Amino acid sequence: MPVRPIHTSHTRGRYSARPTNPPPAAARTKPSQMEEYGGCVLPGSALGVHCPTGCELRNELIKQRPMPQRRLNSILHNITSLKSNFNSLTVNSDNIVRSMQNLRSRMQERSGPQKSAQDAIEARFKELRVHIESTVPNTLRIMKELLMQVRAKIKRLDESLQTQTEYCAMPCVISCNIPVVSGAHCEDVFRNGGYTSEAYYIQPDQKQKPYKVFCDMQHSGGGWTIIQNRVDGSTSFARNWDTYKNGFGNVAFDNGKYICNVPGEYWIGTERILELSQLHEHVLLFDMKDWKGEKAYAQYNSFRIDGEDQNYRFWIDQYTGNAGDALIQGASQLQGENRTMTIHNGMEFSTFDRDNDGWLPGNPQKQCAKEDDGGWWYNRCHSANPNGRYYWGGVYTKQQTDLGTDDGVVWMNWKGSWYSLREMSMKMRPRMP
Ligand SMILES: [Ca+2]
Repeated sequence: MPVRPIHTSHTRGRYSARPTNPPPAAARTKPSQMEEYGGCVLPGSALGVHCPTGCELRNELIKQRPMPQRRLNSILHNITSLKSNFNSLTVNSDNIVRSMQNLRSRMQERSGPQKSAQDAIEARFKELRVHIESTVPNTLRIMKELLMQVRAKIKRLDESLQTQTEYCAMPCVISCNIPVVSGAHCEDVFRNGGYTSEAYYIQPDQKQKPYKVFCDMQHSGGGWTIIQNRVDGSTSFARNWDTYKNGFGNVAFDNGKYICNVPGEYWIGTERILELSQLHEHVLLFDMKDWKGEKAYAQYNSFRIDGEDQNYRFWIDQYTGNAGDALIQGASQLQGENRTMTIHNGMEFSTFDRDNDGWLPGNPQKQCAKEDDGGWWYNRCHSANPNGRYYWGGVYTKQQTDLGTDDGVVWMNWKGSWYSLREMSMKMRPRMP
């Protein structure tokens, strides 16, 4: 609140110097109305100011009388405000005190459960420590014993593996008795008294040494000379020209009783096939089995091959069977040129090192024998691939192959390109009336 000033000497003025002669009458101004102080009119300002008169004092008192009342009112107002503030502060402080009391009581309430929880945790920790100290050493001891047993097993396996490795490094020896009965071929053996299917010695050329071959003496009257056999994938058929020419693989295995009646996987030799086919007119039989045990066959009642100078060109005719005439008609799934490109009749033999196929012969980038992983009378390339790669289980995929091509043991007209047969066998027998 602004303080109203009391009269000061400034407002009241001082004695001024006595005025000089009054100005001429013409120059006089009209006397001004003097300020009135409570009805006390002074004669003029030029005469100075007298000490306050009683009137002036009265007037001053009259002027100042309301001031203390206003100040008092102001002070009273201030006091009221202060009192209000004080009351607010009192209320606030009471609230704070109550809050403090609440907090204290809540802390007291909580301290109890905290302590009990801490006690429970400590008790549980002690139990766990006792449990661990009692069980872990026992578990460790058991694990150590197991580890020692496993190490012992690994050692025995290592020794066994070493023995097997040394055994497998030795040449394969068939420890069974080959029947004495023999002949130029299996039909000859049959006629000479060999009626069981097993390994025999045959001698197509009296000037050459006899050699072992597996004879099928059951299928449609027997007498079949097995010139190719696939049964378990134990032999790789990705071989070069000379190996195919002379033959490879295992003809038969011992059945445990010194009888070689368990057929192995082998190729009798392209030169030997030529020699047999030159003895008589021959029948060629493809016997096959899928992975469910179902069987199918394709039989060609005319079969021969040309000599090595013709790259053992392949000739067949007169199909019968239920596997489909893949070799003369081509793949039944294909049409037009795509189909004729899969015909094998009249094709030359090819291996990965001798490209005689129907797919740009001589171009090392276009070799069916490489793509289809075997030696065969490839065209461009095949409807049947009996010497392809052996896939366990039948169905195989592009991702499983080396070059993304259908290189399995395939007979397309029966199972398509992406099914590799469980068993495949090629058998020759002289054609009989
Ligand atoms: Ca080629």
